Order: sequence, then C-alpha cells, then structure tokens
Amino acid sequence: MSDTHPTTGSVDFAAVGSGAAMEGIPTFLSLPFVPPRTADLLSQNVRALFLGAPYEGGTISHIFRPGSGQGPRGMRLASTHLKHYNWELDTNIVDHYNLRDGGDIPVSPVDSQLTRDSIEFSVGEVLDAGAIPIVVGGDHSVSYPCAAAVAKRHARVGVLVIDSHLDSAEEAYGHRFTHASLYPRLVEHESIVPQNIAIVGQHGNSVRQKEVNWLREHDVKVYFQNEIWDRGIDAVVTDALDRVWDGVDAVYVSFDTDAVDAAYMPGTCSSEPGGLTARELLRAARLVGARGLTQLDVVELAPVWDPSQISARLAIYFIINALAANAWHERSQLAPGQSCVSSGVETPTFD
Ligand SMILES: [Mn+2]
Repeated sequence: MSDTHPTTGSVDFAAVGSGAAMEGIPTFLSLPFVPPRTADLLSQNVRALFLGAPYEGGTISHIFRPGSGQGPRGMRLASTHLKHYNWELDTNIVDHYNLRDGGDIPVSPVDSQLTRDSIEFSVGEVLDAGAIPIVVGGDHSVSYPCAAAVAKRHARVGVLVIDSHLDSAEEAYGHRFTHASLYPRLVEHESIVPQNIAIVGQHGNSVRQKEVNWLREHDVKVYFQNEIWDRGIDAVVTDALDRVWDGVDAVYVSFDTDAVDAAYMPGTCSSEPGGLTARELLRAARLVGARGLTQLDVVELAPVWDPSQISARLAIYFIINALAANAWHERSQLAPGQSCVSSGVETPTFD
C-alpha cells in the first residue's frame, strides 16, 4: 500500500514511517478521536477516554495567574511522541484499554452551570459505556460535575484528592461552585460520606481557618505533606486508600497539580512551595491504580507558565502510571479496592 502526499506525491509515507511528533493533529498520545458518547465508545470497545474540560471560570487564578483552560491542549502537545508501553507492568495502555482521545467537552466561559451540566453529561456517557473517563481541566471546579457523574451511578463513592489545598469553603467570591468549595458540595451527594474522603499532600499557606473548621466538623481526613516526609508516600497513600475504599463500590480520584512542588510542576496556577516530588507523585499513581480506577481527573495544569513542558509531562506520566497499575489490578482479578501491592500480586520480572 502506498500513501501519496498532496505536494510530494512520489514519496511513499507508509514505507518511510512517520513517527514524527510535529505533524498531524495533536491528540493525546497521538490517538484517534472518538466522541464521548456511549454508543460510539461501546461500538469501538473503548475502555478509557481522554477528555479535555478547558474551563477556568471557577477561580480567581484566571486573574493573577491564568492558564488552566489550556491544560488539555498543553497535555496533548507534550504527549504526541510518547510511547504506550509500560515495561515495568508489561502493559501497553493503548492496547489494554483501546484508549482514545474524546476531544474537549463544550464549556461556557461565562456560565458555570451550563459548563457543569455539559461536563457531567459527557463524563456520564463515558461511565455508561463502562469506560474510565480521564478528564483534564481546567481549574478544580471541573471536578464537581465529574464527581457528580460518578456519585449518581454508585450507591457509595469514596473520594481521593491529591492537592496542596483544603478546598472546603462553603462558598468563595459569593459562589458555591468555585475551585475552593469541593468538599462541601461533594457531601451533598447521598452516596458520598466524609468518612470516605481523603486529601493527600496538604501544605502551604493558602488555607482559611473556616476551611479547617469545616473539615474537622465533618471528619474529613487530611494527610499533610509533613506526614509524607515522616512516614513515606507508600504508608500515607495506603492509609488514604484504605479509608476511601472502605465500604464503597467506586472511588473518584482527583489530582490537583499544585500538590507537586514547583521544582517539578511550575506550570500550575496556585503553587505552594514544599510539595510532592515527581517520584512521590508517580508512586502515588501506582498505588491508586493498583486498587482499581473508576475515573480520574487532573486539574489546574497551566502550560503557559512552563515552556519546558516538564509539568505537562509529569501529569501525563501520572495518568499513564495509574492506567498501567489499574491494568495490573484488572489482570489480578482482585475485588475493587483490594490492592495488588498489599496482596502481593507479582509484577513481571526481567532478570
Ligand atoms: Mn489546589
């Protein structure tokens, strides 16, 4: 077979093989587009779908440090040349899930309710196909509709958030659905109880006393960055996962990129010095995936602040590692929430 080019028709591109990162339409991992609709996903057997939610109207960061609306595009651009095979877990994540790029969910820059409705609809379509939605924001307010889609489809849902902030203000800037009010809104769902919520990686200086009070009153567990330094990432994330998976049938996972130190993640909107290292984050991704994944979102990535693209690359590797570990969990045939790590499921060895 020979593909001819419109301007250099004699060149046989199929024979040459492209593989170049800088040609074609930049989708996530250069994957084909499939719309986020249940029928399309089922007919093409897609079991995980990348979706952009390019909305940053839920935060004041768009005034003093904007750019999370460009998160999906930045992640696609930084991912086009990456390989699909994780050798440590012997998994090609594209083959395993028939992973595809679902494009960007329509959002309105001036109407947060319309935006939430749109995101919840698309994420719901993916969940109804039995696929894993991987939603990339946008600011942290895009997590409300993602969590709502999960919460309305399961009897009891755990919540694991990796974040430097507490996001537990009843309202901020006179609004109930900003990037700072996640937990008060989540517990309004009957299926989400505070005892199954864990926040990992808290540090910094951007928390109001009122938020701390709310979390104490509701018994939401916060794991500080200091505890990670004292006990190590494995022990802390394992405790957090034990909590969020206790008695639930699904877990909603959100990774706010500002949990990571700016040395590894400069491209984020509300950075706090003293965060997770890249290796701690990737270790967390493996532990999270090794229990089973229902859904994943990655928020607050702002590529405009990082021309080196190390931020987008780390966020991409978080997704890849979590998906590879979840494939390991699927192959192990453990129940949702049971850990491949603590159950001693072996990984492939290359002696
Ligand atoms: Mn945050």
